[in-house]
Amino acid sequence: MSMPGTTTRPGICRICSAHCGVLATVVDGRLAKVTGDPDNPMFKGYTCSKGRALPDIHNNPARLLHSQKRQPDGTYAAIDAERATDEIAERLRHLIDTYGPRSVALYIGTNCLPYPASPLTANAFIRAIESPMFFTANTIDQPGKQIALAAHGHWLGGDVPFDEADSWMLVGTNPLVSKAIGIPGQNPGQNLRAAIGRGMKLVVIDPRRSQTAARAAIHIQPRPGEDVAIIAGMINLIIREGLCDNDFLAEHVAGFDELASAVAEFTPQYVAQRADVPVEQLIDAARLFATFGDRRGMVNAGTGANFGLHGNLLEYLCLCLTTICGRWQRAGERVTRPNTLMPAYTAKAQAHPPYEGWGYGERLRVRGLTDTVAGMPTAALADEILLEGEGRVRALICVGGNPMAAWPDQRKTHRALESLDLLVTLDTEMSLTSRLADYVIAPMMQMETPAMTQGSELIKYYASGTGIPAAYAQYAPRLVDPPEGSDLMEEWKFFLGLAKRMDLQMFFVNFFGAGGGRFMESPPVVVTMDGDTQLTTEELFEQMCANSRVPLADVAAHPHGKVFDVDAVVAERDPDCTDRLDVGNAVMLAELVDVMAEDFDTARGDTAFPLRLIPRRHGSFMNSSGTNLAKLNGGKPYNPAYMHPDAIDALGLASGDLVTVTSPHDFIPSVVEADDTLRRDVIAMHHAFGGLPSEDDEVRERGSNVGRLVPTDFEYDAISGLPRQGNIPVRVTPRTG
Ligand SMILES: Nc1nc2c(c(=O)[nH]1)N[C@H]1C(S)=C(S)[C@@H](COP(=O)(O)OP(=O)(O)OC[C@H]3O[C@@H](n4cnc5c(=O)[nH]c(N)nc54)[C@H](O)[C@@H]3O)O[C@H]1N2
Ligand SMILES: Nc1nc2c(c(=O)[nH]1)N[C@H]1C(S)=C(S)[C@@H](COP(=O)(O)OP(=O)(O)OC[C@H]3O[C@@H](n4cnc5c(=O)[nH]c(N)nc54)[C@H](O)[C@@H]3O)O[C@H]1N2
Ligand code: SF4
Ligand SMILES: [Mo]
Repeated sequence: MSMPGTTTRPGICRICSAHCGVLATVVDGRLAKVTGDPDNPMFKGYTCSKGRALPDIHNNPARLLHSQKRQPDGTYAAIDAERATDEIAERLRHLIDTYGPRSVALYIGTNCLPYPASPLTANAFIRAIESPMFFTANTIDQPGKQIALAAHGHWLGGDVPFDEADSWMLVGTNPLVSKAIGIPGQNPGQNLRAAIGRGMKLVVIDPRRSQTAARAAIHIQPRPGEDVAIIAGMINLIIREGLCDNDFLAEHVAGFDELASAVAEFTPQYVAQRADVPVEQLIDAARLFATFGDRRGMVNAGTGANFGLHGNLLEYLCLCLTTICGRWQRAGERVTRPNTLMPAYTAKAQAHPPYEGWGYGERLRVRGLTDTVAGMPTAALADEILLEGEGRVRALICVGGNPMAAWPDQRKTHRALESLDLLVTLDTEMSLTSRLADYVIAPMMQMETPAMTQGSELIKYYASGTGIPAAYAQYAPRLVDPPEGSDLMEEWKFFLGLAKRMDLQMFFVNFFGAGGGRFMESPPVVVTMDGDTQLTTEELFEQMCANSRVPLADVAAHPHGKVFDVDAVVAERDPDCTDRLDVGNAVMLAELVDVMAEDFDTARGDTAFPLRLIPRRHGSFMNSSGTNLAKLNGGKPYNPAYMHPDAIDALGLASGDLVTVTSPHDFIPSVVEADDTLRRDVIAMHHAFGGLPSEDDEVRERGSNVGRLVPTDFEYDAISGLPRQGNIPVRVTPRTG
């Protein structure tokens, strides 16, 4: 029974990693309003339109209130969640007995972020059945971040704080919209305004005058895909002009000479010609970054720069540029991101040395790919499903992700998912992927489950420039009951339910994924689950926070969130420490030789595919989530093909016309839209829209799927398998009918 009346209580939006503290109003048992929380000390009333749409998202008529089972005729019927779990457990058991554990794979997408116990329990389940086939969206995102950190090492003093820096450089990222990296995502507009007001000079490298680029002191607007050349060129210039931090290099860095000679050919003239930018601008930007101000900032890259091939190298060069300029927190300075709901640690002014980042663990049967620090190569999972023979993947459990919308090569993904013996999704709606599933488990939504900010602390271990820059934490209880008459399951409990039925012992060691555990000083927290486990999510959170710096109860005592006074300062280097950051990694620098050898002029002269398609995030949607709520974007549910007005004119087209976008691999329909922030030789599209390949005629209702243009086995990263999801060669032609 839902409670009559109106309550307004603090909550946490977890649609993106900013984790905004909000106020949630519940009227007669229904989430009615979400606004900013002026009493939250970190967010001070900030939210974005996605967070404010949480009531529409919870009450979406398309939301699943019952789990679904596919019927023999292809339609779906509601099924009791416990009954569905029984049937799934039985089918998994049969597959494992017949084909072995590798036949079962698990995929975690972005909507695990709101539910901290979900990915940990899912991972515990896959380990309990002894399958190595655990995949996440990370390897189709920016796996280069973790691969580069493994090759370079970590600075244990942590990042320079954005709110003190006089300069910052952003490469292919638009944090004013994505809230993902560089500018702290907790009200990024305000954070940037304050910084510019203080005199910060921002350098932005982006083929589009993005919202962030529009605020830059220098906006370099290059051809897409040339970020490696640009950063290598800047490193070269900074070295030749003697602008490095030589003391830092002498004390903490190895491989400098190798780096210096590897970038030597990337002269300003060469880079300017290659990237099609003014040479003076390139020189000015490098000098500004190296010399401007007293408190100098860092360089961070985003998806735009990572998708044009060479993402590992690009991320590695960004770390090298940061390091040769000595842009890390030093002894005696405050710790930018001290843990709060994660364990306390001693930040030190020293290197954590490089470590093995790839080439170990499970081997895929295609393209010589292996497990990596960034996880298993998701772009190859469709092949592992399609490729017959021993080890073939026959069952896929998909948690809060949408392969049909977000994986590369949509047609191949479609064939793969249709060929599975068992596809299970945990999704709040009949997503594109759920429409192919045997079972869809309907989970509770954000405000129906307890929430905490622990996950937003964890991400800093995976990428510099991310995470909440303060000892801030918030906990929020369940704020609204699930809709009356619904039968919804928390995701982690689905995996516990499977474990009970399959008689498995499960455990996870908190933070000991690819990232955080490496740096933990306090003893790890081991959470175990078996057939007898009776646990609420609230109790599980307590276990997950058992060794937190600030006890969870203290955090919960401040419902509007609190910035704790932890007074963390970077310690001196250990006297016996000889560890160094490595800027001369041989594998990374060898790839720079390949980049230099690329015949960029011929590729560009390709008259069959004269334009380059680049990615960009949508302000109103988080990837494919909510794209069926046209209301969220002023009634425009599709993803246009943005082009410069002159480029549209040149094709004899007008804004709003239907077009076909064709890559060497495939084609998609779209609707052109004028956007004079773009270079004339690029087209920009949001990913994760569109229907099944047979639904192209519904382009104005559904948009279209950029991933369909991307082959997985032609141009791809040799370590992570990440294909060329950006800088995609295309042509645009009128679409008739
Ligand atoms: N071409 C191209 N491809 C790309 C990208 C690109 O820019 N261009 N970007 C890449 C990146 S960075 C990423 S991270 C991946 C994303 O890849 P995915 O994570 O696989 O895709 P999403 O669209 O984020 O999937 C989210 C799913 O969660 C569901 N959902 C919404 N709310 C909830 C909830 O509360 N609980 C549960 N269980 N489910 C929920 C949604 O309905 C949707 O089906 O795509 C990658 N693919
Ligand atoms: N509103 C909203 N926020 C989101 C998401 C969302 O879908 N919507 N998705 C979330 C996810 S999963 C992620 S991974 C993050 C991603 O966060 P970001 O990496 O910041 O992604 P974008 O906002 O698309 O910014 C990428 C920028 O790169 C530029 N670009 C494209 N190609 C190139 C290139 O070759 N070189 C350079 N230098 N720039 C290029 C684009 O023009 C664009 O401005 O955002 C997260 N936040
Ligand atoms: S910025 Fe992210 S966390 Fe904050 S309200 Fe928007 S979607 Fe939610
Ligand atoms: Mo992402």
